[in-house]
Amino acid sequence: MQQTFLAIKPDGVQRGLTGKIISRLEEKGFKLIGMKLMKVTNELAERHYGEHKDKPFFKGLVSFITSGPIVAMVWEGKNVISSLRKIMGKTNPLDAELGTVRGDFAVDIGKNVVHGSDGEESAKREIALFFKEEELIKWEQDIQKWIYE
Ligand code: DAT
Ligand code: MG
Repeated sequence: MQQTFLAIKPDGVQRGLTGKIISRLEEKGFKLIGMKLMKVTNELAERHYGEHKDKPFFKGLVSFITSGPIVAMVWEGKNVISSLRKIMGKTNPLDAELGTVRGDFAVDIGKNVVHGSDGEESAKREIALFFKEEELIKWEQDIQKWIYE
């Protein structure tokens, strides 16, 4: 089974969207295996968004992600990486379809509510950056036989 890193950004937490977003992923059928409310340090933010360090929006991005608590999570399931990217919607909420998190809850690109890993490599890297091995919980999801064929 694939794993991915998903974070509710400071705007999502401030706006009280945490429960709604988690519900969508639970209802889809994915399994939550790690979760914490945390304040991102500058150092962690710069490592996490390292691929964007030369972009003009990098400074603003780091200052935004460190501006309040986030909810960091690891989700597990079949094709969970691309599935969560679809549930999140396109980066710019204007392009995100209605029915997606960003399409339904966001207006501006710099306040787009959620982060999700964009591939297998970034998922591995981001999970390791935010979670220790022992913080990831191995558990049997009893409803799986009704979700997977
Ligand atoms: P995503 O979060 O969909 O993976 P990304 O990795 O390209 O998108 O960018 C990371 C975040 O940086 C994104 O969620 C919002 C911000 N961002 C991206 N492009 C931007 C831009 N052109 N102007 C301002 N912020 C931007
Ligand atoms: Mg990205």
